[in-house]
Amino acid sequence: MANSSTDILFHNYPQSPVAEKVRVVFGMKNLAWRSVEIPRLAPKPMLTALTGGYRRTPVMQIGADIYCDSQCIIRELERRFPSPSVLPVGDAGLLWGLSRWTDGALFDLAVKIVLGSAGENLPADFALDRGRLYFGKNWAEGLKQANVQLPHLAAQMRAPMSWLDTQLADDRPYLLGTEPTLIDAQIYHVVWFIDGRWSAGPNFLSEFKHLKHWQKRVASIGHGTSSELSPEEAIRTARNNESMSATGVAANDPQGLRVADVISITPDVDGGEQSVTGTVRFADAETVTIEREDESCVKVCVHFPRAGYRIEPH
Ligand SMILES: N[C@@H](CCC(=O)N[C@@H](CS)C(=O)NCC(=O)O)C(=O)O
Repeated sequence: MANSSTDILFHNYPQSPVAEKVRVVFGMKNLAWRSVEIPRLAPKPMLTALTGGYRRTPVMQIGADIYCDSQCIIRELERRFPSPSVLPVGDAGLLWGLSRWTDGALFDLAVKIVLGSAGENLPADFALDRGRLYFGKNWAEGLKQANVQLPHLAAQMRAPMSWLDTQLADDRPYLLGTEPTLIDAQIYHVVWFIDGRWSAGPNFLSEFKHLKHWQKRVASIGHGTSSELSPEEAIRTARNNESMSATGVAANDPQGLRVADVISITPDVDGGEQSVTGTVRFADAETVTIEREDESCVKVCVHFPRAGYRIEPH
């Protein structure tokens, strides 16, 4: 019997920096959520049964709606739980723009530093999985270069860290002033990652005194309230609910999408990832939503950002 669960189910694992970004947003909004732990390495059959193939971390589920990518997840959290907002009126557009840098070039740089610094110590299965995901087809050479180029990569990271330290130099509590916003979570997840997973990270960051204070302050926001939920229960939740997604395609769609078109969606990077196929339910400038049904007849709507994703018609 379909009902309309509004519980937040969050598919993640503790070490994931991108999941940490969203966990901090849960904290900023003081939300209660259920944590569904997923494996760190593909395959992740219980997750991809819901997403249709998308394997990255994190994924949020509310009933039979599945939100892929932190961009899409945070947009939906802001829509469903608008107060307190993490997107201050008047700055939201620029914050989203800036998030393309934090999620793109800055996060990629952090990944190169963390994986490159581990060098030969990376377990083979982890190196193969993450190498292909982040360094493309020629990943073994990419990983080697990241190790050789570590001083250069650290210099590239030092510049933005010093900009942020300057931004915080007047002892403001958060990057934009007195209240935490999305940009705090966006920057924090990168700092958290290099601090915790790069052996030289704590020493590297120690020169940025204001940034270190701010890091502690953001950490103290916490993650809201969470309790565990099994993947089986998450799938059951999807089965027992109906999507609450809107239907329709906004005017001027550059790819001419129409409701019920069959399309495939993949992250627009060379990560060797499986695409997700379904029929268009909704699309606008920011989001695309497809309907899909897995072999065991669980019907879901899967939501992706438009920015950073490639859509192919069938
Ligand atoms: N653009 C995605 C990036 C997600 C991403 O790359 N997540 C990393 C973990 S932090 C990942 O998926 N790694 C491989 C995995 O967990 O299987 C987002 O913002 O959610």
